[in-house]
Amino acid sequence: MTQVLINPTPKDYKSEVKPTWCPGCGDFGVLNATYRSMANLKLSPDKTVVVSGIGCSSRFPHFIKTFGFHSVHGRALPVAQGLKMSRPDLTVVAVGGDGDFFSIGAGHLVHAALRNIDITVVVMDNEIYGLTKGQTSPTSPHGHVTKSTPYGLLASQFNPISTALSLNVSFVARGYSSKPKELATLIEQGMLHKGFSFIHVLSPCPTFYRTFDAWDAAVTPIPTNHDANDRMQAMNLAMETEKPFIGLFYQQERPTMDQAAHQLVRESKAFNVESYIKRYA
Ligand SMILES: Cc1ncc(C[n+]2csc(CCOP(=O)(O)OP(=O)(O)O)c2C)c(N)n1
Ligand code: SF4
Repeated sequence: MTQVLINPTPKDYKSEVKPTWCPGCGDFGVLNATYRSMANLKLSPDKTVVVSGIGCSSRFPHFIKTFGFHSVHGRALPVAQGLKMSRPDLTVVAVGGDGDFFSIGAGHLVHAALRNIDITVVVMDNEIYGLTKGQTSPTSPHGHVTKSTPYGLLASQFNPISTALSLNVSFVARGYSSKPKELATLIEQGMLHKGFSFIHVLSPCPTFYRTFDAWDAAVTPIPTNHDANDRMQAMNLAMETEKPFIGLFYQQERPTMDQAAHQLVRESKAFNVESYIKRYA
């Protein structure tokens, strides 16, 4: 039987496992925002699944009192999509880091975008690999010096929002972990959106890279006159990387693969071979 929470508060979604992140890690803000969005939507813990890969950010499911799946590095999306295809009644959220989604798991992101399966993805981007102690990731800036790139990173920086827009992801947003209220609204909108929702979150790793100060000074709310139906307008905002915009870039309602596949199954079950033969023989 479905567990119904009457007027839940964010606390109701806290598990008994205490987060093991370093003090000051950005991921705390993302976790608080997620509790808040789940409470606002009154989600049933037993009808909600949080799936992750591997990384500091991927410890997330342990700290939430819903079903969870701490999977393999880069593989949160295959697990989450498979789950939603077989259990369309569940709210499925995939979470992890920039390494997980844009490095080892990048191929899955492309196909998930094209399928438009109704799941919500929350990427905690600290622009490095946190768990393995600070190596560069695809979102590290060009020239970034780490133990593994002592002469500076030679590759250029990946742009998650413009990539998602070019793949025509049907919901594209960016939040900031030190603005959990605004972030909670974006996660809520993403969970309500019917289709693949991509929420890029700036979430600093003060232990190995950025502190909040750098992003506090830079993040800029998306202008109120932005038309979220206009993909080209969204693309222009995405190209601004010095002062990253936060808010909803783009949203488009279109059929999802989970709905289409279940419709196909219903139609094929109703398909009558004899009447087809009579009609066309
Ligand atoms: C198949 C595989 N390759 C490499 C690793 C080592 N590894 C663990 S976490 C990680 C990257 C973590 O970075 P990110 O996904 O950005 O998460 P963060 O720790 O920064 O939150 C890597 C390379 C692994 N666990 N499995
Ligand atoms: S190493 Fe960085 S990302 Fe990992 S828990 Fe510590 S602050 Fe957070």
